[in-house]
Amino acid sequence: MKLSKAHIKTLREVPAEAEIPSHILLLRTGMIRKLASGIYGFMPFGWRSVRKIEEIIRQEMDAAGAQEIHMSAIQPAELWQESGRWSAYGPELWRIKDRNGRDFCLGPTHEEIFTDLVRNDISSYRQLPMNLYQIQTKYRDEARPRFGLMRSREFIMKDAYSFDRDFAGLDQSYDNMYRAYEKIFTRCGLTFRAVDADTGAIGGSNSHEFTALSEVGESEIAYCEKCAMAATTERAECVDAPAEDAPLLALSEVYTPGTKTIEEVAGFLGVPQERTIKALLFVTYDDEGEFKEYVAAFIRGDRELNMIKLVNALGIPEHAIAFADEAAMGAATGSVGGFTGPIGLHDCKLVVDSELKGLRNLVAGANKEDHHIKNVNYGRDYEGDIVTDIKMLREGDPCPVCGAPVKHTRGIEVGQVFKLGTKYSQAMNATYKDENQEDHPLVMGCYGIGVTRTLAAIVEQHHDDNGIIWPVSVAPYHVIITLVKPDDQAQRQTAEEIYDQLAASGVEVLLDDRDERPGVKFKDADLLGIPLRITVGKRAAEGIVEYKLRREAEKTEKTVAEAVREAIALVAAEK
Ligand code: 9G3
Repeated sequence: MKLSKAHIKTLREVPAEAEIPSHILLLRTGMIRKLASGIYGFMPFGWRSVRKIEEIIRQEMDAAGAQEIHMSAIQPAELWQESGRWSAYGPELWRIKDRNGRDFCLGPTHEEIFTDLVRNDISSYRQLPMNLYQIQTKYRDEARPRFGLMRSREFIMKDAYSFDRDFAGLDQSYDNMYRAYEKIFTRCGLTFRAVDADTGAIGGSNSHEFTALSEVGESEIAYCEKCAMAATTERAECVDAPAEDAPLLALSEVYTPGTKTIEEVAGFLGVPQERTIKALLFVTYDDEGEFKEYVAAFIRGDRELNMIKLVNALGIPEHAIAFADEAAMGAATGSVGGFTGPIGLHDCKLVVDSELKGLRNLVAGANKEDHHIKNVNYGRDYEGDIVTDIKMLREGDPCPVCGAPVKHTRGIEVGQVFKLGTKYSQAMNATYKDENQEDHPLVMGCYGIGVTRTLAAIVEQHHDDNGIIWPVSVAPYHVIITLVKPDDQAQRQTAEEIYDQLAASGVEVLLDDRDERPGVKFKDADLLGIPLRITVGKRAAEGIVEYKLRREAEKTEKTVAEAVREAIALVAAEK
């Protein structure tokens, strides 16, 4: 492709709403074009990269035995009413009506469609297992679209659905897709973790989120570099400090004026924060939103409470709990804000972190203004109504799997694998007959990849101050030949010779033959992030060109033949 003919509009400045690197760079390179809030179009270079990601997905999905189909983006309401989801979703479900007033939606996902398809087509166990997939545009009317392709209202998703005769079969389909995903994201050049979204689920995980590590990601990840452990911090299991066997010392109340925080009381008494008990006070509500009970949660003083684990322990939804008004709770339970401890509370549910059971002689609030109690011991002095892990896994804590110190980062969810079981097949009567002609519901799994979100995640992981640094496998073009002086015969001839040789070898090559200053051409080559730049300049007459990989600072001079040979080798090795 000659750049003088290419329809591409690079930008120096981008709208203020573009805050993260991928959003800024995909706009500055002219690869995407915003149509409306959360709705983007793909221009030539952007579309070439999207198609390469799709091609990698197709190759690995087909290799895994899945079969590609292509369903409509428009879905009749009747199927969503049958699955019970039509009323389960709010304005995010993009509902529309046809000219006769019939209800449809723009599909946000396709469980109902694929289940309906298969219930009509599959009747026998002999047809199982089956995995059907599509690469289709999805619609979710997000309340706050942001970050460009990261959270848009229209996006391209590969969604696959597996159908098995039983859960053992589903486990195999799931593992098969899990391995295919590892290959796909590796080939896309992503650093990722399969985050266990069901930490602690009995009998294996029921879903994993494939998460590209990135500081701009929406989910916070705890992961281990030594083993494969990775979990969203809100779900990550923690390891309790080892139980202590020191003798139980006698309780003693101490005057600790004004020490309302853990830091203050630990400082005042000259003990480490690990030797104190932190209290957090809550009020919970029932399904009607009426007052249910007071809750006091206790964790080791240096730790942070994990709200997801607390509400799971209480068996309530996240919206049914709030921090308590300390005065009101004090009157009702005997707690005293800043001086609350587990001894002597009443009319209050005590949720005690499992770690406290094994620790000895801790400092806790005395439920008395300006006073604490030393040598508090679980069992002898108090008991919890609920005793379980309610702490946050911190950076440096031991990995719950292998004990190595865990790390924290953020992540962009680019793929999900779910075991659906019979949720949809029961609701929609999708069954098969076994060897004895008996009917059974199909056992399903579903598997998504955010294709356009993957494009953004790749840019987040592969850029520098000068622009994008495309992995060869998904770059819009492999090589850019920067012709310094288009009207210099020797240079132009050399550039076109290289161009023709590369193109003839299947290398996707750009020729920057524009009538622009060299500086502008070098800046654009860096911004666009083409993996390899071959500069044809004043030494062209000697048959010498400059060879530079976008991912390295080094520039080397090579003969035309060397440059062509090495370019072909680079692309063959990394595409
Ligand atoms: C909706 C709306 C938004 C949604 C859903 C339904 C997310 C919905 C979950 C999934 C699960 C899997 C197949 C591919 C992999 C992910 N957001 N989900 O079901 F109506 Cl408005 O989509 N689906």
